[in-house]
Amino acid sequence: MEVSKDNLSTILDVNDLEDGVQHVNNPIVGLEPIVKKYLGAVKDYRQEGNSFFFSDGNAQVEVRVVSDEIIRVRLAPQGVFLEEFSYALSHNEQKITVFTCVENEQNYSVQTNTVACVINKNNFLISFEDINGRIINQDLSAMHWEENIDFGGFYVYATKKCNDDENFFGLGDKSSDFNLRGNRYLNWNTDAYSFGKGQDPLYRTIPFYMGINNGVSYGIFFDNTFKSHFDFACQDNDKVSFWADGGEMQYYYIHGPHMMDVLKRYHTLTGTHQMPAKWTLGFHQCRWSYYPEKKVKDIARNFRERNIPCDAIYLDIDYMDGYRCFTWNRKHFPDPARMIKELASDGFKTVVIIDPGIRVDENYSVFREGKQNNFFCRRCDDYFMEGHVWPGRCQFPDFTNPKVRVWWGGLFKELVDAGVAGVWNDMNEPAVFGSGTFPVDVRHNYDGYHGSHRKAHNIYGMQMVRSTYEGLKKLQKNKRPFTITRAGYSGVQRYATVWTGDNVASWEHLKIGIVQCQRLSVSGISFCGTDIGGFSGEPDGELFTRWIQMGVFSPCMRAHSAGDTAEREPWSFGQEYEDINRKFIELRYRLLPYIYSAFWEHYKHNFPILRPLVMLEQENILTHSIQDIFTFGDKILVAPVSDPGARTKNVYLPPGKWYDYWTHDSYSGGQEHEVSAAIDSMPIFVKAGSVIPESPLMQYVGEYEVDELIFQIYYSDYEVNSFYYEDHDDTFAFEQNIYLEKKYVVNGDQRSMTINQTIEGLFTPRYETYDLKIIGLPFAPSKVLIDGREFTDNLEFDDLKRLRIKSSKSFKRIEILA
Ligand code: MIG
Repeated sequence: MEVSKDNLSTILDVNDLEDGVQHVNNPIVGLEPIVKKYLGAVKDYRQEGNSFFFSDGNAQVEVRVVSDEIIRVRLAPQGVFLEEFSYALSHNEQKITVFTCVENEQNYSVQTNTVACVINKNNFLISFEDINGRIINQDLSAMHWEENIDFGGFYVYATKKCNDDENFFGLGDKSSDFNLRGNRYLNWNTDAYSFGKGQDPLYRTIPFYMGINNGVSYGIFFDNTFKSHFDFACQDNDKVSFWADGGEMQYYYIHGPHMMDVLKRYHTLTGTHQMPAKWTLGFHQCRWSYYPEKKVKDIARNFRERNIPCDAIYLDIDYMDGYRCFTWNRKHFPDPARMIKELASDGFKTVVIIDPGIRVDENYSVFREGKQNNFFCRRCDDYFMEGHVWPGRCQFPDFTNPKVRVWWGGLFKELVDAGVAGVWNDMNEPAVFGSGTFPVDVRHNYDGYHGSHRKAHNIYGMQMVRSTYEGLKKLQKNKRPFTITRAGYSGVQRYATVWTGDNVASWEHLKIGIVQCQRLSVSGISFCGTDIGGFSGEPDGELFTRWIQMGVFSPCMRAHSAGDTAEREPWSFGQEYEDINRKFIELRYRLLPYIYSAFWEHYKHNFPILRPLVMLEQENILTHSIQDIFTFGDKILVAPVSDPGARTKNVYLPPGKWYDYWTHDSYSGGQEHEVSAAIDSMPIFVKAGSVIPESPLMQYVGEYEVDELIFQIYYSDYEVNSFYYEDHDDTFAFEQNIYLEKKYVVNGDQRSMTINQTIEGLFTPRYETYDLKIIGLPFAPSKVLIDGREFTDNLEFDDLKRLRIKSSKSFKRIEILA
C-alpha cells in the first residue's frame, strides 16, 4: 500500500523547518509513516562486469548474469546492498558466454543467449523471457519493502503473476500435497514432533521452487535465511509471492524449459550430495534406543541369523553419559571400541547421535573448552543462551563461527578412534524444550557477517552438520563421511543425508513420506528418507511391510522408532511379514549397483535420485497431480502401495514401453494400468532398453568380492542409453579417476537386438565375467555374436522368459539375431 502524496502534503517536512525550530522535542511530524514502498520508474542504469544496476532514484536493483541460464535479482531499498555472503552457494564457477543489455523506449533487457531479464522503465516490473520472447515468469507488482523499526532492515517482498494452469513444486520437506499451488508456507526450522499433514513449518528451509507455466518450467531460488514466506495462488488466484522478515530480496531465476534442467542448474548453485560410501545405501536399523551393549548385539545377531541384510546400527541418546555429547555411558557400554569392532567384524557400521546442546557442567571438558574459548551463543545483553534439552541446562555452540566449526569437528576424534562410522545430527533446528527454539536476540558470528538468530536460525542446523561432516572428513582420512541431519537450509546436501523427522506410524504418514521424499529430491536433497514404520505410534505388520517396500526406493533406507513403542525390527510382526520384509530388503541389496550408479549421476552430473512423474512429462498436466508414482534413478518406476488392504494399484506409466519387474510382461506407457499389488509385491516397472546392474545377494555391502556381475537387459525397439558406475565403494580414490563408468546402448528391431558397451576410467574390478539376462525379446534367438564371435551356449529362454548370456566384462558389442 502506497501513501498518496495528498495525504503527505499537509505534513511538515523536517528539512523545511527553520533553523532553531528543529530543536523541537520530537519532530515526528516530518517523518513519513512506515508503509510498504514500491520501486518507482527506472531512472538510470550502469554496468559493472556481469552486473547491471538499475535505480529509481533511491532504491537500486542489481541484475546479475550468473550463467547462461541463471539470472540473479537483488534489491537495495536505500540504494546500499548488503555484503555478498551466502551459506547456500557451493562456489562452483558458472559458465557465462555472451550477455548484453539492450535498451528500447519501454524496457531494458539483460540478455544471454538463452534468457532475457526485461525491466519495464515505467513501473520497474521485471519479467523473464526465452529467446523467442515468450514470457516465462513476470512480476505482478514491483518489488517492495517495509522498514523494520524493531530490528532495522526491511521486510522484503516479490510478487509474481500466476497463470490459471500454472503449478508449483519444491520447497523441501513440506507435508502438504505435492503440487504447492493453493497453499501458503512459512520457513522457520521447527522441531515438529508427530507433525500432521500440511503442518507448517517443519524442520527445514529450502526456499526454492519450480513453476510450470504453459508446459515450460523455471525455478526461483530466494536465497534468504530469515523467516521466509511463500504464497502460491493462495491469497489471490493470479498471484505468487514470496517475502522475508529481513535480509535482502535476492532471488535467482533459473531457466528451463524442462524441470530436469532447472533442478540440475539449481544444483550448480548449491551443490549436490557427496558421493556416498556404498554401505550407506544399505539397510539401516535405528531405534530410540538400543542399549545396553547386549541389546545392540542381540539386534545385530538377529539380522545375521535371520538372513536379513543390514549395514548400520544406530545408537540414540542413551549411549551417552547423562546425554553429554562425546561421552559414553560406561555402565551400558563398558568398552565401546571393542563392541564397535565386533559389530564391524560382523559387517555392521555403528552410527551415533549428537545433539547441539552442551550441558552446563564445569566437570565436563566439552563445556569447559567451549566456555574458555567463548564458543557458545550469547543473548543481545551478553548473557549466555541457556535452555533445557536432554542433558538438562545447556549452552549451544555458535556453528556459524568458523573456529567453532573446527573445534566441534575435532571433538569427534575419540568417537572415530573408537570406530564410529557415521554421525546423526539431531535437534539442530535448534530445538529447545519449552520455548521451542532460541529467542531471536541471540547473536551469531555468521562467518564474520554477524547477525541475530533471526538471520542465523534457519542455517544453524546446516552449519552444525557441516562442521560434523568436515570434522569427520579430516579424522577418517580417506573414508567418505556419513552424516544424517534433521534441520537444514539450501545447500545442506553438500554435508549430509536428511531424514524427515518425527513422523507417525499411520497410513496417512506413509503417503506423506512418499510425497516428502520426492519433494526433497526435487529441492536439491536427493539423499533422503523417512523413519520407516513411523517414529511415534504403532504400525501393524501390513503398514510396516508396505513402508519397507517404499523404503527400498527411498534414497536413505532407515527404520526408526520412538522409545515408547513396541519392538520394531523387520521380524517383529510374525513370520509372514518377516519373509516379505526380507524379500524387499534383499531387493534393495540386489539393486545396490544400480542405486550406487544413480548416486554417481547425482554427484557428478546433478541428476536427482527420485523423479516424480511431473518431471518426466511436465507438458501433460495430468502428471501435475500424481504424487504416488515416481522413478528411482531414470530406469525404475515404482508405485508404493499406501492403502490398507489394497491388493491392486492403478499405475500411470509415462510414454514409452515398460516391463513389469516381476513378471517381465511389457506395458505401453501414456496410459494407466491396473496392476496387481499383493502384500508380498508392489508395482515396479523398468523402462524398455534399460541395462540394470545387479549384485549377487549379500548380507552387507562388501561381504564378499563379486566374481561375476549380473545385468538385466530389457529389449527395446528404439535406442536407449544406460550407465553403470563402480569404484572402491568408500574411499576418495574416485577423485583421482580411480573408477569405471560404463555406458550401454541398447537397440533392436523385430529380428535383432544389439548391446554396445564402452568403458571409461582407471579402476580394475576383480570379476572377469558378466551374467546377462536378456528380457523381452520378441523373437526366438538363433544366433548370438559377442564381438563378432559366436556364443555357443544354450539359447533357450529360462522360466522367466529370459535369454542368458555369459560374456567377458570387456565385450564391446553383442548381437542377438533371430
Ligand atoms: O526430543 O534422540 O527426531 O529421531 O530418536 C527427541 C531422541 C529427540 C528426536 C529425533 C528422533 C530421536 C529422538 N530425538
